[in-house]
Amino acid sequence: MTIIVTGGAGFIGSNFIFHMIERYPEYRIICLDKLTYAGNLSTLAPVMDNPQFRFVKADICDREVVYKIFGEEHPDIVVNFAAESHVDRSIENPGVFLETNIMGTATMMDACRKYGITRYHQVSTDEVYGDLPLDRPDLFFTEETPIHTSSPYSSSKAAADLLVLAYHRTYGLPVSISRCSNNYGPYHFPEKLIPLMIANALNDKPLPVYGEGINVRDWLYVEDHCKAIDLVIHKGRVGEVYNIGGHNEMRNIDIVKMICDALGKPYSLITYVTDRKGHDMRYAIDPTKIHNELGWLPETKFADGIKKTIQWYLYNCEWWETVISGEYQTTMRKCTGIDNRTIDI
Ligand code: NAD
Ligand code: TDX
Repeated sequence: MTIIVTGGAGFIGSNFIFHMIERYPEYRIICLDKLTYAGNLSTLAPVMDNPQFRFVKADICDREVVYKIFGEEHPDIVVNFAAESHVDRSIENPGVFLETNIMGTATMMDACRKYGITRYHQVSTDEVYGDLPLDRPDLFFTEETPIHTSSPYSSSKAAADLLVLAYHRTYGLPVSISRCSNNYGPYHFPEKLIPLMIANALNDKPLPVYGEGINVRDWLYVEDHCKAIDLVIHKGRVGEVYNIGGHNEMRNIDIVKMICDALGKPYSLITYVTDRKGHDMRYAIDPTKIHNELGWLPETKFADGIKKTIQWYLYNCEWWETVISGEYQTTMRKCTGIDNRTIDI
C-alpha cells in the first residue's frame, strides 16, 4: 500500500505520518509538502531516514509536479492535509487560501482521476458548519448540518468539500471527507491558541485573548484525530462525510487560565484584545456516525492531553523557536533558563 500524505510537514499531517509508519510498517508513505511558514522539515526528522518514507517538496497546486509524483509512485490512497489553516491570516489575505485550499484540492483530485486510486480523503474542518449559539448547549454539528461559513478560511474549506463531493458524483472518484473539531498536541504551530499561549507564557509575554474569551471550541487530542482518519480511509464508506470530535467543549479563557496554572504564571499576563472579525461563537461536533459505523471514540482525556502537550512544549523549546517565522521571531525571546521541566495540573 502506498499513501501520499500532503501537508505532512505541518501539525496534524506530521502526527498522522508518525502514526501510520508505526502502525503499518509495510506501507510506503510519501509526504508532499510545499514547506510554507507552517511546514517544517525538522518536524519530520524522526522518519526522514526510514526506508518506508519519502519526502517531496512540492506545491499541491503545481499540476506538472503533482502528476510526476503520481507517475512515479502510483499511490493507492491520497490523504490531503495541505492547506492554509489559520483563520486570522485568511482575514488578512484570503487569496492564498483560495489557491491552496480550493485549487490545490482540485489538482490533487485531477491527479487521482488520471492515475487511478482506491481512495482520496479530504481532511476538512467543523468550521464549514459555521457556529452555534452559546445559549443552546443542546445543539451539535451533524453531517447533515448545512454548510454556513464565516471566514475566508472556512469558506475555502467548504468550497473544497463541495468539489470533493462533486468529483465523486460526476467522475465516480472514490472519496471521503472528515470534518474535525479543534486539535491540540505536539508540533502545533505557535500562532494557534494553545501553543501560542504556552509559548507566550513561557516567555512572560502578554496572552492575547480575543473579545471576552467566552467563545467555545471542542478540543481533540491530535492522535485521536489521526486514528479516526486511519479508520475512515480503510473502513469508511466511499462518498461519505464523517464528523470527528470528542465532546470536549471549553471556553478560550478557561484554557488560557489552565495553561497559566500549569506553568505557574500569573493571570495578569492575560490581555483582552480586539475581537476577531466574524468570530465564531461555539463549535461542537456530534461524532455519533463515526462511532456507530467505525467504532471510533477519543482515547485521550483533555486533562491528560493538555498536560502532555504543555510538557512537550517545555521539552521542545528549540522546535517551536525555530519554526516561528521571522515576523513572529521579533516578538519572542529564547526560552533558555527553563529548568523546571515538570508541570502540575
Ligand atoms: P498546518 O498549517 O499546521 O499545516 C499545513 C501544512 O500544509 C504545512 O506543512 C504546509 O507547508 C503545507 N502546505 C500549505 N500549502 C501547501 C501547498 N500549496 N502545497 C503543499 N503543501 C502545502 O495545518 P494543520 O493544523 O496541520 O491542518 C491540517 C489540515 O487539517 C488542514 O486541511 C486543516 O484545514 C485541517 N484541520 C485542522 C484542524 C486544527 O485544529 N488544526 C482542525 C480540523 C481540520
Ligand atoms: O491569540 C489568540 N487569541 C484568541 O483568543 C488566538 C490565536 C486565538 N484566540 C481564540 C480564537 C478562537 O476562538 O481562540 C480560539 C481558537 O483559535 P485558533 O487556535 O486560531 O483556532 P480556530 O479559529 O478555532 O480554528 C482552528 O480549528 C479549526 C484551526 O486553526 C483550523 O485550522 C481548524 O480548521
